[in-house]
Parts: sequence; C-alpha cells; structure tokens
Amino acid sequence: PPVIRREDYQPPAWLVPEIALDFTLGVDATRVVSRLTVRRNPHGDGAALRLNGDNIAPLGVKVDGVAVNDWRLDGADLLIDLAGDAHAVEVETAVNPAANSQLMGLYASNGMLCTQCEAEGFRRITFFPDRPDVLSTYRVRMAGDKAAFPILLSNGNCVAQGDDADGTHWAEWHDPWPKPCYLFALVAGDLVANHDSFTTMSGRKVDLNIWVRPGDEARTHHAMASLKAAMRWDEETFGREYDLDLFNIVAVSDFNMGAMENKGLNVFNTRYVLADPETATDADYDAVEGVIGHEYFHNWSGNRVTCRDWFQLSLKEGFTVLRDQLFSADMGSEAVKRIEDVRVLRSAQFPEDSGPLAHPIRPDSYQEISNFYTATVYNKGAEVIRMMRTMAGPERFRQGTDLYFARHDGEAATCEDFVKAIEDGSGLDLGRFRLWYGQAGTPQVKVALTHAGTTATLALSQAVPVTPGQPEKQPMPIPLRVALFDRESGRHGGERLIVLDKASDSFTFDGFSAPPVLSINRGFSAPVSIEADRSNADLVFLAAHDDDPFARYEAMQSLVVRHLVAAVGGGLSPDDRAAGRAAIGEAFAAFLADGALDDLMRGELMILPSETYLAEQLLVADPGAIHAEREALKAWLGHALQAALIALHDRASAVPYSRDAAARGARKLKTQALIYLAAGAPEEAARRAIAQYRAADNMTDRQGALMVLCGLAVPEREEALADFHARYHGNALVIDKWFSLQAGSLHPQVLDHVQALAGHPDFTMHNPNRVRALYMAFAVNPKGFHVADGEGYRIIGDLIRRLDPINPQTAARFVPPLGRWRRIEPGRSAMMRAELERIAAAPSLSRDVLEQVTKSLG
Ligand code: DPP
Ligand code: ZN
Repeated sequence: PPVIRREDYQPPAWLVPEIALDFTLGVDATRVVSRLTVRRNPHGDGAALRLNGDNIAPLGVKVDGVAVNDWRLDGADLLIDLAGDAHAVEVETAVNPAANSQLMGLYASNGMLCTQCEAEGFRRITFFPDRPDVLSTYRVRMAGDKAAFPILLSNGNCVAQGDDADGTHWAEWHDPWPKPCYLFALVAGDLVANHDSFTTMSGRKVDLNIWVRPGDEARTHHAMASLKAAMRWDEETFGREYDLDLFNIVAVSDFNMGAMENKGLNVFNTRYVLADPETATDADYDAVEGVIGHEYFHNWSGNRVTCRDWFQLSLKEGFTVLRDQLFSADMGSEAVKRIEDVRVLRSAQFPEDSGPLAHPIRPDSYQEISNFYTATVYNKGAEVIRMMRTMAGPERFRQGTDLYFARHDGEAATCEDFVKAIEDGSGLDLGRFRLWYGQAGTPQVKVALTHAGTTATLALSQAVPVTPGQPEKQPMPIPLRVALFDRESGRHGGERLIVLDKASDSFTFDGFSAPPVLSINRGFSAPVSIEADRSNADLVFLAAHDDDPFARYEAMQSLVVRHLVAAVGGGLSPDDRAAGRAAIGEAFAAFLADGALDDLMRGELMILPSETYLAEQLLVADPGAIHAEREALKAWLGHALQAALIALHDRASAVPYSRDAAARGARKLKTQALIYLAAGAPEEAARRAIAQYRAADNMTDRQGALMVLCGLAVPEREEALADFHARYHGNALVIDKWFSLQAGSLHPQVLDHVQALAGHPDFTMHNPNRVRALYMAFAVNPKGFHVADGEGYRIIGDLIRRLDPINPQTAARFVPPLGRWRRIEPGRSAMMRAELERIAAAPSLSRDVLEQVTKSLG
C-alpha cells in the first residue's frame, strides 16, 4: 500500500464551497445524488478535479447540468477535467448499507441507517475531495419509508419536511457552518428523544435531543446532565459558546469508535450514552460524562477550527482530550482524575511509545489513517498541551487558546498554528518545545539529589529513546514540578517548577540543614519516566505525607514497582523480599487507616501497577514471572492486612447507594478489598463476594463482586454468572460486561472460557462492542494472553484473520498486543512473532491490518 507523507502536502486543486446531497433511503439500497459547486483553488496546482471514492461506482456524472462521459477512474477516485474556474458537478451513486460490515460510510444498525465518515468514510457514500482542508456548506435532503425511518436527521437545522402519498416522507437539513466531509452525518430510524434545552451565555436557547431506541429513554438522563454541564463549562473555562439552535446526539449500538463529533449531530456508541444505577457502574458514569464532554468540546476544537490534513490529528484530539480531562476533573475529584489519566497513559501509551508502532504525536507518514487514532495522538497529545498549560499557568494558557480560536476560526489549521498561537497569546517561548511534536519515545529522566552544608542539589539528565525511523534524538524541554520535604516536620517550603531543557542540568535549593526528601514530577507534570534513587523509607514517607495527591500515589507505585521488578529479576534475597513487603505493607496500612483521605483516593492508592507497566520497566520481560510475583504480593497483602480489609469491606458495605463522592468511594473500596481478599483469603472473599452480589442494588457492586468471583474456582462463580446472564438478557451493554469479566478473569481455565464464549449464541463478529468485550478483555489479560504454550496468541491471531474481512479497522486494533514480541522472553517471543507471520501470510489482508503487522515484524 502507498505511504502517505506529511511533507508531501499540497493544497487542494479545487474547492467545494457548497454541496447538496439527496438521499433516497433504503436499508439494502440507498441512492445518493450529490451536487457540488466547485471552484478552482488559486493556490492549487491546476490539476483535474479529483473526487475520492471507495467501493462505489459513478452511476451518472453531469457538469453544469449536462451529462458527460469523459470522466475517468484513477484507482477508486473519479477524475474530471474541467475547463473553467467554477462549475456545477453532479454525481449519482448507490450503496448497500446492510452489506456495510466495516461500519464506515453509510451503514445499517438494527434497521436504522447511520453514518461514520471520519477519517475517510465519506468517500464510501459519494465521490468527493475527501480531505479535511476542503470545507463546504451542506444541504441534505433525504426521503424514505416513514414506518421504517420515522426520524430523519442530519447536521445543522431542519429547514423543511413533509409526507408523500406513497408512505414515504422527507426532510431537508441545512448546516450554515462550512465543514470538511468527515463531519457529515445522517441518521434515519425509529428513535425516541430525551428533549431538553440549554440557554447559552449570550441568552440563545438551544434545543437538545438525545435519540435512542424506544425503551432506552430512561437511561439518557446522565448523558443529558453531562451535556448541559459540558456546555456551561466550555463557556466558563474556554469562553466557547455553542453556535447552532439545535444539538442532537444519537446512540448507536454498532459503532467502531466511542463517539463522533459530527456538526450538530453527534453519533455515539450506546456505551457512552446509556446509564442508570442498575446497568452502569460508577466508571461507566464517568466515561459517559467524559465522552459527552469530549465530543461536545470538538465543536470548537475540531469543527470550528479543523485539521489541515490527518497528520494534524492531535491538533483536535490532543487538545480535546485535555479539555475533557479538565472538565471531568472539575466535575469530580481532580486528584483521582489525574491518577486515572496517568494510569491510562502508562498502560496504553508507554508501550506504544517503546514498541514497533511508536510514532510522534504528529506522525510523519501512514498507510492507513485509521491506525493513527492512538493513545499517542490522543493521550500523549493531551499531555504535551498540558505541559504548555503548566508552564504558562491557566490564565496565560487561556490567552493562548483565545488567540488560537480567534485566529483560525473557520480554517483547517496545523499543530504549528496551535503552538504559535499559544506562544503569541501566552508569551511563552516554545521554540525547542516543538520537538515534542516530532520526536517519538518516552523520555527517561535520571535524577540524583545530593546535600552539602545547607544546600540540596538536584542533578538531572534526560535521554529520548531511539524509535523506528528516529535513530537520533534531541533533548526536549521537560517541566518538572518539584518539592523538597523536611523529614522532621513532614512539610516542604513551596513547590518549584523547573524546566530541564538540556541533556543534563542541575538545580540548587537552599535552607536545608539535613538531606530533604525529593518529590518530583508532581501532578505528573511531564509524560516522562523518572529514575530516581530513593530509599524505601523516603517512598514510605512520601506515600504518607506528600500533599500532592498524585505524588503520594506515585510514591506507593514506585515502592511496589521497585520491589516487583527486583523480585522478577530473581535479585531478591529472602531478607530483601521480607523488607520490601514490610515497607509496602506499612504504607498500605497507613493509608487504609488515614482518616484524612477520602475513599475515592484511598481506593486509587490501593491499585497496584499493571503488569503492562511493570513489563515496561524491563528490557525483556517474562510475563509469567511478572504475573506470579504481582499475585504473590497481592496474596501477601490480602493475608497480612486481612482484618483491616474486612473492616473496610464492612464499613463500605453499610453505605447506601447514592451518586455522591462518599458513596462512590465506598463502592470502590468494596471491590478493592475483595480483590486483595480473593488473593490472600479466597474463602472469605468468595463468601463476601456472593453476599455482595446477591444484595447489590447497583451495577458497581454487582460487577465488582462478579469480577472477583470470576477469578475463583468456586461454585458461587457459576451461580452468579448464570444469574447475571438471565437478569440482563437482551441488554447488550450489560451482556458485554458478562463476556469481559470472564475473558479478563484470573481463573485458571480462562482460555477454555474464552473459546467457549466465542461459540455462545450471544457472540457475534459483527458488533464491535461484543468483539472487544470478549477479545480485547482477553488480549489485555496477561494471565490468558501470555499463557506459556502460546495458545493465547493463537486465539488473537485467529480473531484478526477472521475479523479482518468483516471489520478491518477493529481487527487492526488487536495487532499491537502481539507486536510486543521484542520485549518478551525468548520462548513466548518466538510464538508471538510466528503468529504475526501467520497473519502476514494470509491472502488479501486489509490495508489496516497489513500496515500494523508489517511494522510489528519489521
Ligand atoms: N470520534 C472520535 C473522537 O472524538 C474521532 N474524532 O475522538
Ligand atoms: Zn475526539
């Protein structure tokens, strides 16, 4: 497949200021007539009009009202030579939505029609310059059977509608805001809405609708509350007001992504809309709030200012992820949100950055753009912008974003435009900081603190690792929030922001008569990994005393990482092992008992570093050893702290259900306590888990109990699984949980379970949520995926080959776990590699899978 390069960017030869689309809807056949007003771009190269297509044929082409046949096809694209500088071009196509299993373009989902166009789906509907720097105003007419499609929606405002005598009806929509075609959307189906409204800061009333299948209305209230909160928050925090009189959200159960920010008509995966206490966990509620915010915030960061080309994807995604993170932090606990975001970064992005698919947040090339909707572009992209905000401070950062929106409103911009606007607006010098956009790899920062007289000296050095295609790296500016604690008082004299912008540097701190305790990268101010030589005693001190909640969590994590990495390496004497466990146990007991901590934060501190993150610490990891050592530590803690954990579980179980922070914290603790008890006192855990399951009046408690039972070989496991399936039969999102909990479990027979579930009548390869529920849960379950005989790799390899012809975009997402082979011990490594080779040898792979497999082997 051809490689697309950022440096080859050329402005479009033709612009399309207006498009009128006319749809005659049918589930098996939809006809599309597209009328384009095209104008030669004075900055273009004078070439023919290139209209991209994918899997469609031109049924008729007219230029200025006259049928022509001197068009030609270049691959899947339609080329038309045009003599003048402005023309009207009309093209007719037909598509079969029911046969569209890729879920890109126009497709059918449970009898309803809907679209997904980002990144390159519009070309599967009609011929068009499918690139984000071609912006048009849209007029959309659609007509179809009124019984099958009572609701007809598109972007912007509905300007006319009517019934025809033959049982069909039609609607016309107009979107006044010019947009690239990836933001086009159409939905037709039997839907009901939760209606509400929002009054903007300038007093305009906006109608809000959340459209779902009949019966699901009662589960839309949290999404609606989140939407209104997001609209208000964006006004208050970024000065951004909504710009249409109508905002529609539609929930669809067959969807590749989480959701899509189409102008005025967001289309959502049902899992990020539907929530009630009986069917959604607290984490699900948080995810709904976050994704509703994310897509809404795109209205400015993405839609009003869009991307020039797909290499600039992080321009809208990194920025919008940062915006949704700040929103969620303001809605709930800032400390817990930060910890959760870092946990995601470390378990999803760090491995990407150190593997064969590593790429900068602004990639230089791609074969299939769908493969670049990554944790790097999204989450590291957000971290990079967060660093600018940390260096500028929130007020000056806001001046930068105000300037960015003012300067580029209505444009297709670049990452460089963004950085320049932040630079000009905030007064920061971001010269070398731009390296963060171009260099892949997680910087490693080495830290040493020395003390002499009354001065403490912090010596820092950085190295950015080699990544594919980038053998040489330059040092980058790394902002680090630092505090030095006095050991006696347990306090520090103020935090300092230092910026390490060279390969190495040192910083001095005066006024310390004794060596202080170092707290560094507080709040995770930079997305780097820190190597600091700190004693267990210092880490225990910070875990108990640090006033930065992230640093407190981090001290606990470091204590555990250091212990487990040494244990896995075989370098722990029995005495060292006992001392390491004692230090961890001491820190654990201290925060379990700390009356000043809220329970949400306490629950966070209880979560051990993931096996993926532990593997990241090693050049070559043995997943079996990591799993065994981590489980052994859990068991030791569960046993040593049994009484405290039981008391915690009892206390938390007495708190009645509510959505407030205290009750959510109690629910989090219940599950965490059971996790440790399951490892250290399995019979006690099984008794408590089944009791919690039976008494549950909410999904958080029920799922937590079932998760723990799933990992235990006890009869209560089958009872609870059968009850859960019967109770929620027909509720797709909850049945997804039933699959995930089994595939992600610690049960010794997890492989057999996964193979049996693949043949379950509720399993289908055609629903991405269900595929991910079973197979992604399994692929990220080290116990199953890395089973020593390689069967886990075969399961994922087979899945990729079977799913690829159906849904290549989703299939390609399963390649990265196998792509880790270089960093895994030799026995497993060879089997992972062999599995990739088996996939590569399959006939006719999609571009999506081929790119990922080739790069993973390369
Ligand atoms: N819908 C995806 C997102 O919002 C892609 N834009 O991130
Ligand atoms: Zn997004």
